[in-house]
Amino acid sequence: MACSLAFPVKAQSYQPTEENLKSRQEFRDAKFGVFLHWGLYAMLATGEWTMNNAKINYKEYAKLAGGFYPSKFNAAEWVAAIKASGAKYICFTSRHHEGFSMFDTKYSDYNIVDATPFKRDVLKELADECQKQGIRLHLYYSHIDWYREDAVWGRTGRGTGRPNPEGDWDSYYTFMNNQLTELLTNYGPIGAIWFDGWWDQDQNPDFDWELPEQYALIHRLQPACLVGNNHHQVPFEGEDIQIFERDLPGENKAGLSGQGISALPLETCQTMNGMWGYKITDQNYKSTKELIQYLVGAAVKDANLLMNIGPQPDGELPEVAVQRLAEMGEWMKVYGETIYGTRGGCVAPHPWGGTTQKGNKLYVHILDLQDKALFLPIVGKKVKKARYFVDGTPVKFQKNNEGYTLLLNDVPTDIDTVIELELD
Ligand code: H79
Repeated sequence: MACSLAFPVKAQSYQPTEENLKSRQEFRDAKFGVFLHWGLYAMLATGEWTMNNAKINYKEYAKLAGGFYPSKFNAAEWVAAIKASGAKYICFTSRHHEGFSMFDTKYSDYNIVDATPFKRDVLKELADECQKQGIRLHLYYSHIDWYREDAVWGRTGRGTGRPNPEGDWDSYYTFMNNQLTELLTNYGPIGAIWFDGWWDQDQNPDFDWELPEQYALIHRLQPACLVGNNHHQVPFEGEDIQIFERDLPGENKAGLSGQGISALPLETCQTMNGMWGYKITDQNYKSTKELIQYLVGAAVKDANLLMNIGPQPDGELPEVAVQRLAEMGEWMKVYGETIYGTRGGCVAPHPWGGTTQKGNKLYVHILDLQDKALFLPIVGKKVKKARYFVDGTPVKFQKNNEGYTLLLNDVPTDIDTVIELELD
């Protein structure tokens, strides 16, 4: 009998519900979301990492709250500007590493309602407006907290003057789960919880974030809510989507990726300028062309793009960002059919671009080609018709043993020249 104790009880493996599986497909269909990084750091205007980077004392930092009055905040305008881009969801930072809650929470006074003269639950206003305008809401939630004394120190936030590196894990874990319960109870349907900060304990391999129980709580409260974690690893048990940061799946230019690609729905997040939180000196916005090509680049890799904007301390979105959103929207109005609801196509991504697919339609997205001929290794399927998606002009093509060659009228110069193929 005694030896049976030597066998650990196997944790029950995660079985996503029907609602969850449906939600995953809707997520994949959506293809494009907008990330919003907004917190007290907006006032410092040097990005969301300033508290850590400048080693600001946590009690001094907290005084920012007393001056936070984003007088121009208007959830209806935000949602309208974001919807105009063609984005299908918004991911909002409910609480970033700085530890300030951008929603009304009973579990800490350090929140936008109780600690600021603004006193408005911006998350509630945003959630209501998302409902009204028909766009999904996802919530970013940091596992790191540079403000709370019970948060166990990791490799960041060590210079903020908190007294106890050990923290009090039980207290902090309960706090997080209480907040997650509020977020999933008080704000209507939440499309996803987007965790970040797991990597803060990467030098402490024995650290246990107790994720399975936290994930189960989320799924219990809202079965359709997707769980994602920006841990830069292949997904853990209980997660519903795989997240990439600043790189498309399979690429690692920024140094945060390199993990394998799972069969879960994929999402990659990227900044519109160079920083997540508002940075006043960063006007280095990606061009509309770059943004669209990044979105297409994600779609042909079967991934969503979550494009970030850092709202200003006055509550407005930066004007350039709004302009970019509008221009992306113009493009999506024409080409959305070749993006939404598609999956990565049967011709893998190439340096010239790639393909998306929906039913018997294969959309060839040509982003960079200095040629009028384009070879596509399509075998086992017959191409019946080829035409320019934008105006239906037929495209000539030739077949050989290895596939098909498209014979374009001109060397492509559009942001994305889309050729629609009808497959048998
Ligand atoms: O929420 C956003 C970032 O704050 C967070 N994840 C995204 C979605 C993130 N945490 N860590 N990292 C990203 C990578 C680390 C970047 C850093 Fe830095 C380099 C931290 C300090 C130096 C970037 C540049 C942030 C501040 C300066």
